[in-house]
Amino acid sequence: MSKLLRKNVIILFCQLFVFLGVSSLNNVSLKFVRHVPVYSWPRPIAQSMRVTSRLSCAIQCLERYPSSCHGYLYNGTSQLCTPCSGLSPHSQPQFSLGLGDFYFHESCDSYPDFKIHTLVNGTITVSAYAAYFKYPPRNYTQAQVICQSMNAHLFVARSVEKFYLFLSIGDNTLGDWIGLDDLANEGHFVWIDNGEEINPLLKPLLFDIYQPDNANGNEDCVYKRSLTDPHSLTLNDAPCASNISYICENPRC
Ligand SMILES: [Ca+2]
Ligand SMILES: [Ca+2]
Repeated sequence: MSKLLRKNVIILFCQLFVFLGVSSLNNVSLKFVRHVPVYSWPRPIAQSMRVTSRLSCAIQCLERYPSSCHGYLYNGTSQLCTPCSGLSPHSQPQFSLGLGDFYFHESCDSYPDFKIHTLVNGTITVSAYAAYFKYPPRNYTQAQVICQSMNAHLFVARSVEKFYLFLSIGDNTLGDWIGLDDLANEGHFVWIDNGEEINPLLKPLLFDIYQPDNANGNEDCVYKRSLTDPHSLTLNDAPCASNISYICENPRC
């Protein structure tokens, strides 16, 4: 092979190598683009409607569009509710903040649950989370043991908003244990996940007006009353040995 021919062959190989290299880079780039979800942004799936509350917005969204409701926008001032679809867990809404706060609905380990994402200065933050499971009635201790077996704990509600979210996802036909008790120190109710005493400002907002009363000196565990109770949907302390249904919360979903 002549010198000139050998040189041309080397140049040809170099060009082929560069070509293949660029091609594979393009492929990587294309693959990356393909992995971006097609619908990464919330899309309104219906006209905004006027509702009475944020919770009714959630219910309307889920009941009217059970397969496509992935979240909703709710404006507390105008009470306008906008059902949305096409979300991913990393979605950032592109539309105006004027439409309201954005709430994202998702499932976790096949159990119904909610995350609340609130828009603050254009950023979605998670302000509350609740997964729930209902089982045949159990006493307070048994209920907590079953929750722990699912890497969960009895439901805790450190805010009024989370408590009402809890009411909105349960059927409320039964009383349900939540993770709050004064077993260790009479009169001092602590949350079951971290032993922190309930905020004294929150306590009267969640408990019924005459509760907790430690009736007969034997009420150390707290449950949410059922809809049929005259003082429904408020908290009450009761004997821990009572067998009632209960709510578990998985904070890691
Ligand atoms: Ca007590
Ligand atoms: Ca009581």
